[in-house]
Amino acid sequence: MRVDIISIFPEYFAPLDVSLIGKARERGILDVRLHQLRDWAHDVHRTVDDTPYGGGPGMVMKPGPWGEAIDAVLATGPAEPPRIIVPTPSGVPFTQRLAMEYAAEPWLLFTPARYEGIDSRVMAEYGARTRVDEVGIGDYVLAGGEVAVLVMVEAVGRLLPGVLGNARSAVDDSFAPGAMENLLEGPVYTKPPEWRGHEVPEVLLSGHHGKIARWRRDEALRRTAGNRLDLLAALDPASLDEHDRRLLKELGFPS
Ligand code: 6GU
Repeated sequence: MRVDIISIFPEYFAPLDVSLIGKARERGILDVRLHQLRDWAHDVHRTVDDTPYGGGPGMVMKPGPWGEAIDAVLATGPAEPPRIIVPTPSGVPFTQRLAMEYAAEPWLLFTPARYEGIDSRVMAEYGARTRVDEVGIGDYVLAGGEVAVLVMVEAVGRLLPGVLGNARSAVDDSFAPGAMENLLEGPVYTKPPEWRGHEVPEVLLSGHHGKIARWRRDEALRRTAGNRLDLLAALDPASLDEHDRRLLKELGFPS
């Protein structure tokens, strides 16, 4: 997969050299190309922002440099343009579903903005030629879209074939489609069996795969009920067995 990122802070993406994503790049699974937006600003100060029409606080990113930068990136690739992802707290929520959708694309272009965002005509211009998604990563405001791009590239990159050592690790993720969809993963343990007086739950040492699976599902339900009432409410009742319903009742959530 090819990933282009246009930003006024390309140095923000140094973490993409490291760990899982760094390894994927070394191995040629992921081709990340960084671009300095100011290379397409032509005044002496290389200005990329201006005051908002209609007034109000903050600055808006000018369409000119973005248009030239995006055109230049598009010209270096195949005729089929990339999917363009514009990070913004006002976008649709980034979810595991969207990460999986992006992982199936051959080419992504991220356009992280600073200030109050990018002049909306840039999204209109490229939206007529390719898919342009305005995407946010949560209900809080960051100083710019760069960290959101790091989040998305990591979530997408680990789904690419050959990136995870164990292909099952992505299948079992919280939020991954499947039997445990919409349940959070429960607690995990490793050796030693006792640490500072805390013991590993007996069942995990039993070797009884059926009991272990049932225990893990109980813990997933407990954690989901404790931390994410929104996910609990969204559970399909048909996905709950008799044991699930009894546990939820014990936890104070009668179906
Ligand atoms: Cl994508 N950008 C910014 N600046 N803040 C955010 C965000 C994005 N997602 C959540 N908060």
